[in-house]
Amino acid sequence: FPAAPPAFNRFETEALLQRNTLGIIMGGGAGTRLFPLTKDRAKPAVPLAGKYRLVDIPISNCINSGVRQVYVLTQFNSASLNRHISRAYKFDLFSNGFVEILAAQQTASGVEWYQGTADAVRQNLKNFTQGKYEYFLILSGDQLYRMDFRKFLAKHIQSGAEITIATIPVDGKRASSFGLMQTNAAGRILNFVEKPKTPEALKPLEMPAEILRELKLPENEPRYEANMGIYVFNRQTLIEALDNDMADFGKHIIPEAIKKCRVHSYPFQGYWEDIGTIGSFFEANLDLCSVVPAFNFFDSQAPIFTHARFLPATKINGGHIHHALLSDGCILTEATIERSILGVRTVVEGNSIIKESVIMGADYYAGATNCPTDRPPPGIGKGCKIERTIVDKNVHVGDGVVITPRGKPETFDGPDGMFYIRDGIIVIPKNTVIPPGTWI
Ligand code: ADQ
Ligand code: ADP
Repeated sequence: FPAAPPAFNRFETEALLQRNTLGIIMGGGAGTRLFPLTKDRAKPAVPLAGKYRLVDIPISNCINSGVRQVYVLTQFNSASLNRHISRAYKFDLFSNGFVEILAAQQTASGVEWYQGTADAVRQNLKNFTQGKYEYFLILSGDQLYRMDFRKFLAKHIQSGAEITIATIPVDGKRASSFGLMQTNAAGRILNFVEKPKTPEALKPLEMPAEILRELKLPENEPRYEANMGIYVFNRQTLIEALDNDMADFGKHIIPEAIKKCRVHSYPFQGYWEDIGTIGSFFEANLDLCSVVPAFNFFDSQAPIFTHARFLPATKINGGHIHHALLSDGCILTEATIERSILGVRTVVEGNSIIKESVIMGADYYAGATNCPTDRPPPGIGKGCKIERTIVDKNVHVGDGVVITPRGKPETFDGPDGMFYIRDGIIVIPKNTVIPPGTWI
């Protein structure tokens, strides 16, 4: 293997990053894990924390790290994703920055939709290699975390690796849902197993005690070094790694690559959560209502960007509010809101109770010129009770409606698509009208 190149100083690394790195965000495959939130929109456009979209997290991490050229790969380009990206990420005239969507259905060779993550990158490789990028930063689109990719890239360059994978320690309960690896003292990955299921397969992958000590982790239970789905590839290494028909990075490309090239791990310490299922998405949102949430949106050094809307301040006409996030442009009248998130333009009429729920808000108010006339205006009516529910955008909940998952199965499809239960959480799809007095 070639010797590691000399270490770069911080300024050289930053300059390299800005000029030579392309960000590629994996915006979702055929997966239906976030259904029904992805029923009418591409996954990157799923609203998060009241006023953001999932894709704002990886894009903001890129921008805050100086990576200004970013593609978002998605199965289809929904109107809300297009609107969001084009409004939120406008780089000025003299910058070479861009955020562009590449949808499977639009690519020239895209007769078939992307088969897997590697396949999605392969189908767009010509696009990516047209620029003189030396590094390709491949990111998952459904994770909540803040990472300085400058440090990640600096480590990649200093170690002389051809591929570097960001990793995080996980416990035995979660280990089987990740790609797990073993590394040597220099951080080189010697072995990689995608989602090992059996105790026999897990056992040899336990992190050694000295590493746990170094990371200040308890040594009394096994930990595993897990793939975060965040990779940096050298240009030629990516081209060669994709010169075949392998479908997935985790299943195929990475296990193959460790046999042929220098693949290193970059241990990350900090909050990182996969939010690609209804259960994990819901919990990560609700955690933001804690007094001190695990993920900090109140960080002016590395802000999370989104599209700036010209909405009025939220108006509260009485009520009780505990541990809630209220986005811009809401109107609440004598409402009780506990451990919940209210998205932009949420209207809650008199005496309704909302607990442990995510209300995504609306795209318009009653009376707006573009408000559809075939259904009541969006919002929560009078005297409603809603708990452990995700109410998607533009949903009209009539007066006296009760929605709770209590006494119901973990997974269920309601009549006429009015609601779905996933991971024990009720989800009301976008644009649904729930007649007054309905009990769900
Ligand atoms: P998974 O998350 O199960 O495991 P995958 O389904 O390949 O892997 O998804 C990775 C990311 O790519 C997700 O953000 C997904 O939405 C997106 N994606 C999937 N198919 C896509 C496609 N065809 N086009 C565009 N985007 C697509 C992976 C690794 C594990 C690792 C976990 C960490 O394989 O080793 O531990 O991520 O979350
Ligand atoms: P957000 O404010 O959550 O980012 P969008 O970007 O999806 O929302 O939508 C914002 C604007 O798009 C609204 O102000 C409205 O003008 C328009 N809009 C979105 N969806 C609809 C719709 N279904 N019908 C009419 N107008 C819409």
